[in-house]
Amino acid sequence: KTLYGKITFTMIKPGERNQENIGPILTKITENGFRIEAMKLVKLRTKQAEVFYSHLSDKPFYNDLVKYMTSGPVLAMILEKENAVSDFRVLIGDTDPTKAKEGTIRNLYAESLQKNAIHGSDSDENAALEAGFFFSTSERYNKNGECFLKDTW
Ligand code: DGI
Repeated sequence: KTLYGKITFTMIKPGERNQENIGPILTKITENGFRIEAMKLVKLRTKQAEVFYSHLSDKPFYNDLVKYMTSGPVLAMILEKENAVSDFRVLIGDTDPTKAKEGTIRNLYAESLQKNAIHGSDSDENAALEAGFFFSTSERYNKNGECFLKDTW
């Protein structure tokens, strides 16, 4: 059994504005057919944020991005749905909120390009990596409320 292709990883990014919008953002996510398989509020250490965004380490905004992502807790989640990765990228909208389509999460809740409210994995491979970076199998639950023990993968 594999969940490859059926899960994505997301986090609601730090900041009081995002805290205030956690309810509406979660409503959008569940109304659009995503099932929450794992969830926790966690403050990243600098090293963790650096590793999470290591593919962007040559970008001019990398240091600011790491600082922002460690400035407060993120609400990390694994979401389950058919075509989870691509459907979730549609739901959150463009990285740049000024380009994000009306009604998308970034269009509604982002403060700026950097503080763009929410993360969504960009491939099935990254979804699996990012899910594993934040959660152990014993923190993940299927539809029957059972843990995803290693031998069920
Ligand atoms: O997959 P995305 O989050 O949509 O985009 P990404 O992986 O290319 O970039 C990761 C985050 O870095 C993004 O959500 C916001 C920030 N970022 C991306 N491009 C820029 C940026 N921040 C600044 N300040 N300037 C940028 O050009």
